[in-house]
Amino acid sequence: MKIAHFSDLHYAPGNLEEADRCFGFATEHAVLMHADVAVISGDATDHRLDAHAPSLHRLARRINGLSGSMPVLMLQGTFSHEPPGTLRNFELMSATHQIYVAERVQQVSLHEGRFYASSGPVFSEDELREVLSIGADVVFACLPTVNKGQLAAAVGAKEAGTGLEAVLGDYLAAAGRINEQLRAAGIRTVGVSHGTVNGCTTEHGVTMAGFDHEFSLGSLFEAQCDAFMLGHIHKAQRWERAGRVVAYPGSIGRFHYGEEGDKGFLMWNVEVGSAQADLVVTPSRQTICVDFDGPPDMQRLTAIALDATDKFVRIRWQVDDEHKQSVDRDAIAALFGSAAELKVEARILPVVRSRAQGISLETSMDRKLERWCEHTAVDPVPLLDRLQLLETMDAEAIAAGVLARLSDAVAAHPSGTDGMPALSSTSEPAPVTVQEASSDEVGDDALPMPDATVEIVASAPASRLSWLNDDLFAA
Ligand SMILES: [Mn+2]
Repeated sequence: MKIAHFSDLHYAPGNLEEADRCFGFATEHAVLMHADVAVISGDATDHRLDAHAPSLHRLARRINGLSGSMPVLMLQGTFSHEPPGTLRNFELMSATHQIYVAERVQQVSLHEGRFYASSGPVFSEDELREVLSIGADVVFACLPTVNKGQLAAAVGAKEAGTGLEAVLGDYLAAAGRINEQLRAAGIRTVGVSHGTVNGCTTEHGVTMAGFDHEFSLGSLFEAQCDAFMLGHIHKAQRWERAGRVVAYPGSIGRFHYGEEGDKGFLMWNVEVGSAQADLVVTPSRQTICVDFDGPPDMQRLTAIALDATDKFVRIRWQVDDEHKQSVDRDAIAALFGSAAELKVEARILPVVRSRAQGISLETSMDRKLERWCEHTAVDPVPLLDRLQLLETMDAEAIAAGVLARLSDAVAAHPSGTDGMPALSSTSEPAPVTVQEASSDEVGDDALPMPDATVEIVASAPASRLSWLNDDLFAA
């Protein structure tokens, strides 16, 4: 059985040309390749669309056209992309074949072109008996985007604190037990979902590894589906285990700069116990992204421009404030005159960064402080300790702590200099002068530092000479 699997169409006014060129190509090819069924695994739209929006109309025409040739199953995607209720309208747009919208957790069988859904998350014993006696071409286990509470209630999770992955894992295992019976009866089983597989790669080449992802590969395979059709991640990728395949087709088109790899849809061939998926590449737009650490290199841009005709080009650079006039934007625009689009993103670095480079790029106060220490050759460890004190304790508590240590020190060294080791045995830092940059050179994001001149007091015990490594007030 051939199943055409499309995902993440993201129809919206801003994406219309890209989405419709690619989805148009994809649906036409699915028909030409004689697909038996179409699956759209979420995010058909990019955001809430007005009823009169041309993008909604174009999508409706494509879905309607598809249903002239094959039954269509549409799955609810991310709520912000596809507000709940959006897809229900598409059920009414069918031509010859049925369009089925899966917006709750359920199993759905397809028999002679008609869909039959379970009343609960999986077929009950009675329902399963009916499916087995009537027969089915394929049974889909549908896991649309759901809110965690609803899902937990739907699948009867006992503990409220159960993680999403565990709840979904329980459901997939339950579906797996039914899928085994279906397979034994010679019925194909297919999972359809919209979510993140732990360990998958995004379209920007980032590996998604963590604890807040919906699926582990193991739990997906535990659903015992011949094929598992996924949406949400915009990069095409697949995993195989003993003939069964889990795969994302990725988004139908290239909706952002920097997205890696081909775009397309998957043409599946699903049989009982095995599946195969081929990516059919859509004519997505070609992008070129060039990033310069400093000012743009015109020679390199000239070479890149030779191959940029009809492509979407983004050029980023950063330049110090006083040199920003040296970049000839008009010359760059002229180089890329034949590109489909030229987007330039210049980052002007305020002068202050040449004195304390990178401080404003740091996002946390302690990283800013560390960066300042790098520039001024100061040991950051004791300063970070004190910063943490300032952030976590109030002034009185800090003062009380200092006083307590001070009295301990007096108790331990009543005469002040008893047991003083030889000076040569300690590393003696030079006095450090810290000066604030004049205010006109300091941006809002630079770290203001107080004036402070610190000198080693001759009477201090040598073991406490290093004010950077020990308590400044204990001497
Ligand atoms: Mn998406």
